[in-house]
Amino acid sequence: MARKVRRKAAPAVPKPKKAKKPAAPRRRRGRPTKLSDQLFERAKKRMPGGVSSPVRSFRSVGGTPFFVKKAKGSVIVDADGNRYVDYVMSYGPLLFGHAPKAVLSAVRKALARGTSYGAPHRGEVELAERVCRLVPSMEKVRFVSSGTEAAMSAVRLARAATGRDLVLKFSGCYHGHADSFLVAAGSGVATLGIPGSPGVPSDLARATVTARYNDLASVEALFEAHRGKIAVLAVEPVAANMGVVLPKPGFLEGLRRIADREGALLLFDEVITGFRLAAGGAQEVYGVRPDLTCLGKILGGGLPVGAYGGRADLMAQVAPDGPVYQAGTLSGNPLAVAAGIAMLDSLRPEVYRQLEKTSAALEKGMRKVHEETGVSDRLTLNRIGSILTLFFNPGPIADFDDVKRSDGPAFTRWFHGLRKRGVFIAPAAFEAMFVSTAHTAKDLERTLAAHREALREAFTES
Ligand code: KE4
Repeated sequence: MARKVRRKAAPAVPKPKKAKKPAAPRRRRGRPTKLSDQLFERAKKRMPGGVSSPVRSFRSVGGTPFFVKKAKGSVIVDADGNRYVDYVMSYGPLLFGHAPKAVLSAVRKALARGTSYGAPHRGEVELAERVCRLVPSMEKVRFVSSGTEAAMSAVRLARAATGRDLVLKFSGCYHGHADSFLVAAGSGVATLGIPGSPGVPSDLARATVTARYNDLASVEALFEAHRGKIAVLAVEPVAANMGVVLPKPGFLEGLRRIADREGALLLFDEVITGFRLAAGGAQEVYGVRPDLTCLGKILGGGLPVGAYGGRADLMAQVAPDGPVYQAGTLSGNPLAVAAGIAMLDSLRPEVYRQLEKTSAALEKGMRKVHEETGVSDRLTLNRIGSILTLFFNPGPIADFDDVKRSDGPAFTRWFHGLRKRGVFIAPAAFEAMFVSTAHTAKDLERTLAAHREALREAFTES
């Protein structure tokens, strides 16, 4: 039988490769923001100011905000493909830069197990144990979904625990947008120059008394005037919502002493400083132990987590253990908690060494530019750890009145000068720059080159 002749398959004729489209030019910076502008027009039709949070609106610096397409590490990319070295870092949560691997993988794993349960789950216990280990003054903790919720719940607890009504805060400090705190507040309230606190009942506004940051005499005067009535002294241990303003030596210790003497509680708002200045926050750095602490931002790694906590005897009054009611559908959300655990588990000592090294190099480089440009005497640069603020103000800067004497128009010109050169800082003078472990030497080089030019423009009156 004739053997079948096996035909060898003809060699596959390679299909002509489709001519590759030339890669779109990597738009880097300073290009027209057409897509962002279109998105902003649409956004303004349906959202007040076209934003989900006022400080993002560029309202105080003019121009229109870019809309973000994606972000990774130290870089944020806008809808038109412009790339920026980012020092906003979502206003603080992103200690390891955008989309760090550990957080992404933890959230991916959690996602496969569902998005929200309305029932307790292991992650909350794991995160609570970590928070209480890292912040020893927090013997017990309750998770919420934002820094605002944390601060307002801590104040409610303080009022209940002391049977007193008044809250003492400091002008220029910001503790979120709960009614009691919208009095002489920093951050977006100051940025937009919103007088007083419209929408807050005057009786409630009167229940907030305001002292001057770094001024213990102003605190003593308020206790003199309201003896036996102040429930809590609420303070950012390092102010970062009027720009970064450091506590003078003895200030925090003085607040502790006054609170003890007067039977008031001391609340540290560590939403920004918590896990940033040290694993144990500002209270670890300054060695002052508050009665209550509120946390946020880094605790959720960019997902919505806030927390308040402190002495066990105080937290025992929080429902359902006690009568102080506070609740939240998404409190302890499994995705956000998974991100938080990944963040806190990454807080090794070398992280803070790296943050200090990068931030100190940035500060040193900026000061060198100021010297070489001959404007050092017109600027004040405040830094602690990985947060810093450049004030267009000869300084020194110790409180909000000092800050308010800064040159707003010069800041605005500086902001835009940086932005068009690919460096993004908060579009508001009363904020901080945030450094992350993702910021590289190359980022600093680019930042300082942009800073030199932007500074020249800042001091050139238009
Ligand atoms: P949130 O409710 O925004 O999560 O946290 C309020 C809050 C509380 N305490 C401190 C010390 C804070 O800094 C904040 C929020 N910080 C601002 C930026 N400075 C958030 C940015 C914004 O409002 O969009």
